[in-house]
Amino acid sequence: MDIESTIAAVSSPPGASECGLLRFSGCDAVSVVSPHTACADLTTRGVTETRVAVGDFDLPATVLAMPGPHSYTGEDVVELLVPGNPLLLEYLVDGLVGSGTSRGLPVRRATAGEFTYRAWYNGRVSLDRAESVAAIIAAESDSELQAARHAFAGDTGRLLTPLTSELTQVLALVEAGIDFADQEDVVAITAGTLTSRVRAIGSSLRDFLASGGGAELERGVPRVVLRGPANAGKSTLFNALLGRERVVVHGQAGTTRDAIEEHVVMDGIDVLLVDTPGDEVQVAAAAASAESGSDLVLWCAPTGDAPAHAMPVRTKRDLTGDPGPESVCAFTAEDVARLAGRIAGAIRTSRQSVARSRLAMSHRQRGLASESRDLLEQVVALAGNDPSDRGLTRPAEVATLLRCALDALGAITGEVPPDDVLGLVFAEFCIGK
Ligand SMILES: Nc1nc2c(ncn2[C@@H]2O[C@H](COP(=O)(O)OP(=O)(O)OP(=O)(O)O)[C@@H](O)[C@H]2O)c(=O)[nH]1
Ligand SMILES: [Mg+2]
Repeated sequence: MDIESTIAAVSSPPGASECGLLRFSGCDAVSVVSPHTACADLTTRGVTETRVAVGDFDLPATVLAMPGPHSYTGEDVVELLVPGNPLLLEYLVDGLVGSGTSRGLPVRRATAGEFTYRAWYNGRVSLDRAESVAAIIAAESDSELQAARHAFAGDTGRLLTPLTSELTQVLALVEAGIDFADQEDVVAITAGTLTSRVRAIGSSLRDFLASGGGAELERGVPRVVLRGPANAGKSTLFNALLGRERVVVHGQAGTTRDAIEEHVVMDGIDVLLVDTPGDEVQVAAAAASAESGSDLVLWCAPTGDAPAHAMPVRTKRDLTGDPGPESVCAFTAEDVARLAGRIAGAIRTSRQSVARSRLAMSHRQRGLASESRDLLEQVVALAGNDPSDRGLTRPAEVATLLRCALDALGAITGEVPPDDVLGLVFAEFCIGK
């Protein structure tokens, strides 16, 4: 990829908006822009309210000068904030590129992802962080955005670095074994040690793959289960939250005999609400099995403590007179609405914490991590037949597999990326990023 030319692009999202952003990066960025602005000095970092004149247009503009290496790309960067008409923005880029070219400056329009490519090329971001920029741009939900931010914060590299260094050490020992093969009393690494260390790396890689999400992270519809003693008022609350008489309610304990599920929207969240039999010995198994796999358990009882894992709901407030915020009268609309709000809030919080622990992972990264894991499994299969307290019988093959596994991991963060990997990564971007 040509990294000598200065590159230019509209960097704001497509469509009309109040302001649009033009970005120029490269050693001639200042020379390209400065004849068109009344801004005195673009070589020192700063923001200037000025005007930009291109062709027939003379427009108000905010000019941001960010000399390299302390800029996003690591090069001289000049950005122009101008009125956001999409046609005007394209006209200005063409005009400024044309003006630069006519003065003999090597300036051209940027290709997709080229600004971030330069940031990577100049050591400003690692390859995994560069990819997370694309994930941030493409995020369509809060959870995707969170996962992408984790990746941008460098979590991918932080998770992989210990695995890469452990793998490097194991490889070094295997290669040492090959070098000292003629000295029979020297065993650099035994087959047993090798397989257990490689198994541990493989298991960490499986965890890494499991933490990946970048596509939609939401799980299915959350299951909310009403549990509690018989006659506590679970079915009455179930009907009240549903807004209709779906299940039988009776003054006699033990009325509900099976778990019953219904969809209901609470505070904008679609929920699968489950009514269960009372927490009595003879039907406890049915209630407990309804609880398994649930996202939220509501412990419904007029008095007494709720189990630690459940959200307490104090039923029959009109009878008990309990003034606490957890207290609900199933016949009072405000109480039922407040309970629905508590349920939705708890689900939102738990989803956010799931998203917080997730990491945006591109198909490329996932593929490389899986490839590395498969290669490590081949190592275990190969060395697993050797006596565990002896050296390896096929060390050269083991070393080759380990090196390929290491290369695959390295390519995730771009430590030693082959050229074609770069094309794949930056092709995902849009122009201006
Ligand atoms: N006063 C009052 N009575 C309630 C309230 N909620 C439920 N009840 C009554 O309590 C009795 C038991 O209600 P259910 O909803 O059937 O109780 P349950 O927990 O489903 O009972 P099981 O199905 O037997 O486990 C019924 O007579 C309801 O009318 C409430 O908030 N206030
Ligand atoms: Mg019931």
